[in-house]
Amino acid sequence: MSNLEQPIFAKEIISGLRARPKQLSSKWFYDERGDELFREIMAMPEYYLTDCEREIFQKCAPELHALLEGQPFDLIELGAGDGSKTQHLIEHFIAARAEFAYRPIDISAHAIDILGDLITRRWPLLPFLPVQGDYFAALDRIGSGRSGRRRLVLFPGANVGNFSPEDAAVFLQRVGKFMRPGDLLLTGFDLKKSPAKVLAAYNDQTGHTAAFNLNLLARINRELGADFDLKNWQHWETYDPISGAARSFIVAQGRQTVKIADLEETIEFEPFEAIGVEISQKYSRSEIKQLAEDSGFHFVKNFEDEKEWFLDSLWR
Ligand code: AVJ
Repeated sequence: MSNLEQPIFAKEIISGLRARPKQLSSKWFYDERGDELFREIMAMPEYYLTDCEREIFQKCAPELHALLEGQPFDLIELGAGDGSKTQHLIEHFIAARAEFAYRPIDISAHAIDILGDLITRRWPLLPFLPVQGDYFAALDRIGSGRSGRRRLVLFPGANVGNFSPEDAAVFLQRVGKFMRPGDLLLTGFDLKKSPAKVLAAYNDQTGHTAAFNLNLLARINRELGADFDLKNWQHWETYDPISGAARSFIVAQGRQTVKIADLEETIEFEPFEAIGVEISQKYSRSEIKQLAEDSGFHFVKNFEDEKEWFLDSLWR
């Protein structure tokens, strides 16, 4: 985390723990340890999303490239993470001799460092221009430099699912303001499917997701000097097949008093009080088209995996 971000982290954690119900943003999962735990999640058989999107990226690369009509472009990626899927697109664009720069955006400075090593080692000549920070701040920074080049904006991995549908529309509208005619937006959506499949992906028996979520409390201990006792907290997951919201909670096992030394704060938790820590929204195809319209885009087409569990939706 950059020094600039530390006060934002502290402020958001405190206001989230004071709120009723208590709520923390899942964007804070991704410190160094969180990145590592998320890579373990992506490697689990239950977490189908990564393989689905990898298959889609391999399939849709030529078509995306054709839609850019041979013009130089910036490949901007919101929430790039380890970029393991995007490499399939980059590989294709390079083989097709496209003229482009890769501009990944990520909240995790650590993830960007790793990605930078990987990309510059594999493609030393590809301009690699990362921006560390949260999406809004990073987009503002990129948006102010008017390069005039076309943009292919990727919002992969069901990251959009971490917004409620209402917030997703507001966010995508903002992304739209920063795009120009000829630019493209490709967003990954996890589809509504068998509730058992969804639940298994976010509530694995091996405990990877629980460890990933509880790391948020460990991070607050590490970075803000808090004393959450992790054995008194439990991961809980729900999936509502009507709304399509998978939700993660961290639940207090009995009354808890937590001191946050660096902020001189004490937070009380009643027995079994829960902290909401993540929404992973699932969509139907019609909801995706509606979202495109509500956020001011023109729907172009969907690219789906063979199992039809996930899709990347292309808008302009
Ligand atoms: C990185 C937001 C796509 O919601 O599926 C995985 C994060 N959380 N398991 C998701 C996550 C628990 C993931 N995204």
